[in-house]
Order: sequence, then structure tokens, then C-alpha cells
Amino acid sequence: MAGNITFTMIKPDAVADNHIGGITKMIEEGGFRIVAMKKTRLTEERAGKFYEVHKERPFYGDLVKYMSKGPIVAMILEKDNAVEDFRTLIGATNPEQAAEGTIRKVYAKSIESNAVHGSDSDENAQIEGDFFFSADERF
Ligand code: YYY
Ligand code: MG
Repeated sequence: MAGNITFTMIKPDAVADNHIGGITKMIEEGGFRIVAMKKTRLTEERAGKFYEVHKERPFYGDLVKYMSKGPIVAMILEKDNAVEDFRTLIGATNPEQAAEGTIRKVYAKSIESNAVHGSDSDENAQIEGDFFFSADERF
């Protein structure tokens, strides 16, 4: 059975452009409950660790620099079938391929600056949530 938790970040450009409210509104209207939420900034080292699975990919260096260039908003989200439903809500990685009504369709500027992160499995949702939040920060 699919889990009911996923993890997201609002990425630096979307935070800098004042889209925290707009994106959070789409998340809540999409049926997700915010369990934990924090505005913080990743160092290059921590961004590198978060995206370690991609370290052999050609875009890894740029991605790490991008994700550490300014504050992000991290959230743990709850909903039935959370991981899959959230991937549907955010849309394709490349905003040119993102469906109408998705967060990336509305807020992404490019494949790198694509507004939000979404976990790709229940296992990674747990790992990523634990990366940012302790047990006493979840309600
Ligand atoms: O899970 P998702 O964020 O949709 O894409 P991933 O394939 O996990 O890549 C992580 C992140 O890397 C993506 O959100 C933007 C960036 N990226 C990129 O800059 N260029 C690519 N060709 C692929 C991904
Ligand atoms: Mg991914």
C-alpha cells in the first residue's frame, strides 16, 4: 500500500519571486496537509548531499549551486497516496512538458529552476523529510 507522506521544497527562484503563498495554496487546495514547514538555506555541501543520487549526472554541479543560491521552503505533506499524487500536482520535471494546472506549469522558469521538488518514492519521502525535520517539528 502506498504511504501517506511526501516531501517538497519550494526552490530558490520561486521563494525569491514571492511565490511561497501561491505554491502553498495550490498544495493545500490539492488536498495535502502541511505536517512540517521551514524556510532555510542549504549550503552547497548539504545540497550536494540531498541530491547525492544524481551525482553522476551532468547537471549535478549546476543543480547543487542552484539549490544553495538562496533560501528554500521545506515541507512534509500528508495525503493518501501522497508521493504519486504530489508528482501529479507538480507536473513534469521540464516545465515545457508540464500539464496545465500543475505547479511547475504555473511557476517553473526552466528545467533547472522548476519551482518545486517532490519525492519520487515512499522511501525517499522518509529520508528527505528526516533530512530537514526532527520528530518534534511535525504536527
Ligand atoms: O524529480 P524531479 O525534480 O522531477 O527531477 P529529477 O530527475 O529527480 O532531477 C532533479 C532536479 O535536477 C530537477 O528538478 C531539476 C534538475 N535537472 C536539471 O537541471 N536538468 C535535467 N536534465 C534534469 C534535472
Ligand atoms: Mg527527483
